[in-house]
Amino acid sequence: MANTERIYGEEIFFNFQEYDYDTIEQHKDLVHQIQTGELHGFIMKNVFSPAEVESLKSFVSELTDEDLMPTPSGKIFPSPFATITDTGERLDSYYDKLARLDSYKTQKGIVQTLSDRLGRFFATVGGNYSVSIPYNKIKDKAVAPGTFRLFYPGMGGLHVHCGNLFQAQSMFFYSLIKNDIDMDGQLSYFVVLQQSEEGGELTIYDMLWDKVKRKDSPENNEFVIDDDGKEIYVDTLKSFAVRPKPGDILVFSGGPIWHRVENIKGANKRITFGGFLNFSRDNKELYYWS
Ligand SMILES: O=C(O)CCC(=O)C(=O)O
Repeated sequence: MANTERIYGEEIFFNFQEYDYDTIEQHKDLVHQIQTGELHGFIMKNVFSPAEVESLKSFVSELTDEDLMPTPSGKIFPSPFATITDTGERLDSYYDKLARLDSYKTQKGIVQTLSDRLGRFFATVGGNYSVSIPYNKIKDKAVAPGTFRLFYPGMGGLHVHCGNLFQAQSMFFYSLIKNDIDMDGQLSYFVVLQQSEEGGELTIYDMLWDKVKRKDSPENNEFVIDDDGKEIYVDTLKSFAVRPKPGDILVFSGGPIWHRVENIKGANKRITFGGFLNFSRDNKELYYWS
C-alpha cells in the first residue's frame, strides 16, 4: 500500500484504508471486514466539519477540574471504565461524570451533535450489526459512548499496549456489563479534534496478541514479553504511523494489534474523543463505549 499524508512508513504491512465521509453509504461492511480480518483499520475522513471541530475544541477548553480526571499524560472526561473497580463509590463516581456529559448534551448543541453523528457513523459502517452502547447491570444505565482524551506536550503519549491487555486488566468492569459481550477481538476508535504540532501519531507494530500478551509493567514503553518469555524491544519491530486529521474518525483492530501514541511535542495538546467496539457473542450486535 502506498503512503498517504495520514498513513505512512517504510511498509504498510496491515490493510489500513481511507475513505471520504461523503461515500460512507457505500461502506456499510467496514466493521464486518475488520472482524473477519480482511481489513485492519480505516480512516473516515472529515466526518466533522472544521467549524464542528472548532466548537468541540472550544467545549473541551471550557471543561473544569470537576469534569477532568488527571491521567499520566494529561486529562480525560468522563472517567474511563478502568476506574470502575467496585460497585459502590467508584461506580457512582463514573456515573456522576457521565451525568455531567449528559447534561452538556442538553446545554451545548455540539456535544449532542458529536453523540448523534457517532451513533449514525457506527450504525452505517457497522451496517451488518445492531449498534448500541452497552448497559451496566447494577445501574441499568448505558456506559459512556467515549471519552475526551487530552494529551499534554512534554507528558509522554500512550505507552505500547493493545486493547486485549486492557480487557484482561478490567475484568471487573466487563463483569458488570449487562450485554453478552464477546471479549475477543475488540476494536478501537477515535475522532481527532486537535493534533499535536509534533509527535502524537499512532504507531502500529507488526506484533499481535496471539504471540505477545504481557508487559513487565503498564508503564514500560521499551519492550513487551512474548509467550516464550522473551523480551521484544519495540524499536526492533516493523512499524508504520497513522495520523488522522482533525474531523476524521479512525477505527482499527486495537484489541489484537499492539500500538502506542508517540510523545506529544510542541505547543499544542493532542485532543481526541474515543473508545472501543465489541461484538456480542452471537455476533449480531456491535457495542461502542469507553
Ligand atoms: O485516543 C487515542 O488517541 C488513543 C487510542 C488508543 O491507543 C486505543 O484506543 O487503544
